[in-house]
Amino acid sequence: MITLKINSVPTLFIKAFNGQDVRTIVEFVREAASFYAGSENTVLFIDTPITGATVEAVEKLKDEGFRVAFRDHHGIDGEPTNDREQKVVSATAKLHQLLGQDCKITVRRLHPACSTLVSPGEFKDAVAIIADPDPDGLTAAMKSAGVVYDELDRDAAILDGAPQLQVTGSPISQLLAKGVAVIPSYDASRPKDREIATQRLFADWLKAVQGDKTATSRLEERVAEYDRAVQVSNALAKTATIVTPGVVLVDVADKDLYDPGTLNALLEQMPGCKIWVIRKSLGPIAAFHGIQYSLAIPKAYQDTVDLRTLIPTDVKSDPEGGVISNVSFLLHVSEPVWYSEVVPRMKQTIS
Ligand SMILES: [Mn+2]
Repeated sequence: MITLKINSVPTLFIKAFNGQDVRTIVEFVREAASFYAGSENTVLFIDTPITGATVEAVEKLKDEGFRVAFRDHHGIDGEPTNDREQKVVSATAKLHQLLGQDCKITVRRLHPACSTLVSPGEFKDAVAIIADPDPDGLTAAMKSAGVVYDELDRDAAILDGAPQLQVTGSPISQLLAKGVAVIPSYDASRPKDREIATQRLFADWLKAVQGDKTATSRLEERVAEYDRAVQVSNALAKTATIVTPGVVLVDVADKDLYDPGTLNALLEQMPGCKIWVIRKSLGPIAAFHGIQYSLAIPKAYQDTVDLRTLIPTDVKSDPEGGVISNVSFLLHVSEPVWYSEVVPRMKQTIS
């Protein structure tokens, strides 16, 4: 569990996907309420994915007498184009119906960062805050609880934007972005490592923003680690091979810690690259199958290449089955699916 007290407001960082997540949220809020000395009964949800489980948690908290405020920028921009987007639209409607004026759901195009959906300290008397476990969720929660600095909104938009630009914010923002870049990937054999690293990073950054020197120097050590990871990425990019014209692959399985943002940017820039592929030993599919192939499309080709055409149309998105496919520009598959389905289709359609 990733939690912080921000200006004494208990904050839980979580993405709610299942019943256990719902219980975690409800229990966190109950516990916060039992220590709460103020006169409000507000719980803020900010930057949290609009899932069925999120709606369930909101509903339960309303039933227990809390006022729930919801601020988010994950609304669907335009008509839903697939099943996942349709589910977001339904959940959004449900939240509007439950919360009325307290529900503000917008789209990323209008609000690149969730911090722009709150005023400084607007929720400093809240019982609890539930936020997305990423820099956008963290900065938005901090601003809500009244911990702000001059460039926060601008930094938050950069931190939540294109991966290769995330490290280009203000100096304090770079400490967070570079720290995030060296959080270990999810490893099924050490499931808690990623969460613990995130907890420490968020806690240090919150302190650093408020002027704590010791926390700042711990963040600077992570920057040194990031600089080494960038060097590893530069070396890895040189090992790229061509699967078929237009498709570039780098094998990072069991390699040293690298910076994904740097590697992705280098691969995107390779002449004629329409798809780049990372073969890796970590990730949700690798947890079941040992290896996973993660495919992505550079921005310039996102309107012309659709990765969903590289797998059979009836295949279910499920890590255990060896496929994760939600959007047209990202695809993750197991090694058997890569060789039997993806590579043959690529050779026919991409060039
Ligand atoms: Mn966000």
